[in-house]
Amino acid sequence: METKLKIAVQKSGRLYDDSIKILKECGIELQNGMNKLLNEATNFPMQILFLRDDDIPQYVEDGVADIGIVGENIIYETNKNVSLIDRLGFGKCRLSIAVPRNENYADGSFLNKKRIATTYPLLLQQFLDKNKIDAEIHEISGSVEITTGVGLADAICDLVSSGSTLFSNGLKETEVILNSEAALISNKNLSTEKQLLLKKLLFRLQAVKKAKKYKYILLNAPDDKLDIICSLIPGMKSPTILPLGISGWSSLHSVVHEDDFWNIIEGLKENGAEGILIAPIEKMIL
Ligand code: PRT
Ligand code: ZN
Repeated sequence: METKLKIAVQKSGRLYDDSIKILKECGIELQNGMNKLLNEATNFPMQILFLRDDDIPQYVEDGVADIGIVGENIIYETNKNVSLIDRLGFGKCRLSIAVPRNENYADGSFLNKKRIATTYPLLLQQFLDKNKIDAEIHEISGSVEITTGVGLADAICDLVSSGSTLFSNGLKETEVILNSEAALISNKNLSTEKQLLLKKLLFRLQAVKKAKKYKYILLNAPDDKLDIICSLIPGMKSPTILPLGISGWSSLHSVVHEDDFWNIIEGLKENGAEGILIAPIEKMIL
């Protein structure tokens, strides 16, 4: 029987869409109309298991799934024996402490002898121990943000992304315990065949991730400025240079990193570049 790599992804929720999307960008298509628990890729030896995010590390540790996509917050809180293979760039959030906005919070010592409500008792305890804070942890299963308002806790420890949940509950963020994003985890005892499949998947993932950081750039440059313009957009090896239909001008093609993007554009314009076109790149293999 053909070996298949079993991947666990969130069944529904914040990570579902981006998990399916990143598989798709890696050229992995799911079958239509299959049940909601298990799916099979049509063009890669892969099965997809749909689970609650909290259960994914356990399934991967047990080898029921070989790999999984889950938030780092869940990986560290569940503390299962799995390997973190790669961060995936979506599902970004932070695990933070927040207190009522009118409190005078100078530093962590504010939390001494206070009650903190959370669904992340392990990560919170580690933070308290590290900072020698003696606080009481109230583990609850949800709606952490309302606990201070109803007098159940003095502070909370919860995930934050935009901050609007904290704001609308009269809270302010005072400490960031962990920065988190979705990550790929793996079972520690994969067979050689499965390791090879994982390697194939990782190769594709790198190409997709790299492409997201770069843009394709096309422009027209006066020939007497070619040297300086080429030095601004060196690309992977060098820019492609093609003569234009009118003399004294060339067309240049290259790639630029998004972090340098606006600085480079300024430099290009100062040196007479015209007709600059920027396009997204889908995959990038170096
Ligand atoms: O059903 P299942 O157990 O699978 O899903 P879930 O309800 O436990 O998780 P879900 O879908 O809400 O989140 C899945 C993962 O998304 C989390 O484990 C994080 O890794 C990641 N993530 C990213 C977030 C957020 N951003 C986030 N903002 N998870 C939760 N939130 C919540 C937070 O708990 C708070 O209630 O959103 C609220 C705060 O958001 P802001 O934008 O108001 O700050
Ligand atoms: Zn969950």
